[in-house]
Amino acid sequence: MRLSSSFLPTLKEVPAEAQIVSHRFMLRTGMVRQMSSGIYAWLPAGLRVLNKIADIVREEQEAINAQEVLMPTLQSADLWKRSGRYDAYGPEMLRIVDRHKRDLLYGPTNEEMITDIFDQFVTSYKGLPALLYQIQWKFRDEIRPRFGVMRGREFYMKDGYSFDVDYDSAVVTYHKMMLAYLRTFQRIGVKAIPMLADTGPIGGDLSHEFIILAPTGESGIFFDSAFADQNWLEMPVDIADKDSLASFFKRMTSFYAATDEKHDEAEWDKVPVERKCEGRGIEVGQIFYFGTKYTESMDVSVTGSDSKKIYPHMGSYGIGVSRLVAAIIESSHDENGIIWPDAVAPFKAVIINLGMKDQACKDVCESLYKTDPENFLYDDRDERAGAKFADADLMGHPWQIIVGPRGVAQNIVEIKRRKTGMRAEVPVDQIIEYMASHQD
Ligand code: 5CA
Repeated sequence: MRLSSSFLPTLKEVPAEAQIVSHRFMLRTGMVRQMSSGIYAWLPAGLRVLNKIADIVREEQEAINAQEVLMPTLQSADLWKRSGRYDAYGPEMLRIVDRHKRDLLYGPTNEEMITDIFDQFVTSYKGLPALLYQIQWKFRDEIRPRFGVMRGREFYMKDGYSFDVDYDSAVVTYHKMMLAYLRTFQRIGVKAIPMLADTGPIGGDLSHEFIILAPTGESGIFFDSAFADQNWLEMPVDIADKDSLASFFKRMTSFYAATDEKHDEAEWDKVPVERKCEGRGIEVGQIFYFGTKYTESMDVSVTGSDSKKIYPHMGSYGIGVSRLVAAIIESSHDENGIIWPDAVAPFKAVIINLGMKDQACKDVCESLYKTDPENFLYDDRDERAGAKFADADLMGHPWQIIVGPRGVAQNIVEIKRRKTGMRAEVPVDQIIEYMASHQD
């Protein structure tokens, strides 16, 4: 994308309403704009990140054979009356009345709707297990929306739902989902640590929250640093083998990790001092096993192999996709701006042209840009070098390719890695190769 002709507005001033760093940087880099309290428009730079996160989430869900669906944002109140949650959910639910005076609501989550869909198609245990997910907007009328998209009213969530024949097979699904989550967060480039959690209004008795370490987080956390060193992408786990999944899960839960609500001093004392990590964290996902809570309350059953009625055991699995955008920034920035992990950066690199009036500079920039116009941002604005550098740091592109007349005369450009500050002079024709081989 050429910066001169793109909609990537940056702000010099720090907006007064933004209290935390991610909100400030998201507003300053023109990623989002508040349209009303807790409701945001996503502009091109922000949307690129949101979509990249969603794509990784999708790939890892598909890898455990979850299938994507898309349910409506508006739901009928009748569905929620069937489960008994219509009244129980409270003022966070946005209730709407249509022209026929029918009660609707903007979905805060979709357990009831997916259970109803399941009910309409699956009548026998042979249809189990079923694992479906969507990536869709949700609305929760938070009393105090704050910190930008971190705690919005409208937010983008991956929500998955599973149906299993009994507890044992529901646990296998839970293990698979745990693996998919660890892989997802690692691929996104953040360290998200699963911690045993309370289940709240979703219900159930087995639940983990996934927490990213960041000083502005809402929860206090305690964990064994050995957890953060695990490489889930290389761990040999066979998702078709329940024993392999169970041993992965056992290994994962062998490291101490707890939020302040669940913290246990006696267990914490067993962690070697040098591995004790305490801090604050942001919840970016939560998974729940809640058994037959909804299938029973909504009377949704299938026939078992012995022709008896079975209430399928369910779980639900959320990832705060829009919250993740802010959480990544909270855990990866410096005083100059965002430091995007490569996998979710809006652009792979910015090409900074310091010789707008120099034909040789222009030619080098154009030829580099044309190798990957989808992933390169070309700063072809008529701006001072200082302003271009400041914007490049602020927007946090993983690489800056700096093209100036002096270097170009020797067929050389400068490259800077945003994450480490490392700089190198590289021959023009080796730039692409250089970036590929210097990812750290
Ligand atoms: N039905 C379950 C899982 S599908 C569920 O709704 N879980 S949840 O309540 O934990 O939400 C899932 C994730 O959405 C949370 O972990 C959090 O990352 C994100 N989330 C929740 N509320 C908000 C909010 N107000 N703003 C931004 N993200 C939110």
